[in-house]
Amino acid sequence: MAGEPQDDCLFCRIVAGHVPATIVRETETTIAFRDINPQAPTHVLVIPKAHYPTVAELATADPALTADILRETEAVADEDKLESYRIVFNTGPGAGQTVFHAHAHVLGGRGMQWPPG
Ligand code: IU
Repeated sequence: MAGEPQDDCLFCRIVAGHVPATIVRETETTIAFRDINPQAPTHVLVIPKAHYPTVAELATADPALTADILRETEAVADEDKLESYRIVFNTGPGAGQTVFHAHAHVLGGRGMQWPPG
């Protein structure tokens, strides 16, 4: 069923506490943890505890949970005292999505280029 934990999903396993992660924030509906392969001084992933493969599916199924994710990206930026930061939702393999559990990358602490690679 939509939103249910998936045994073969790495981020569901982090939510369940079966895979270690450096958690920086947790709410009733979300967790935020440091990316294991950081691409910037701050690189935190904000994920819903519920399983949706992409942000598009999450937004369609649960707009309130999508708003929770965005609110938490701001909280992460505040905690790391970021004046400027980038929020990225890679969506689909061609865009670089490798983990199919919706997640926002919060990147900051260095200058950013546009367009991204
Ligand atoms: P992507 O947008 O699906 O490519 O992002 C997945 C991210 O998950 C990527 O930046 C990985 O470094 C990160 N990650 C992680 O933080 N912890 C893990 O155990 C694994 C991947 I595997």
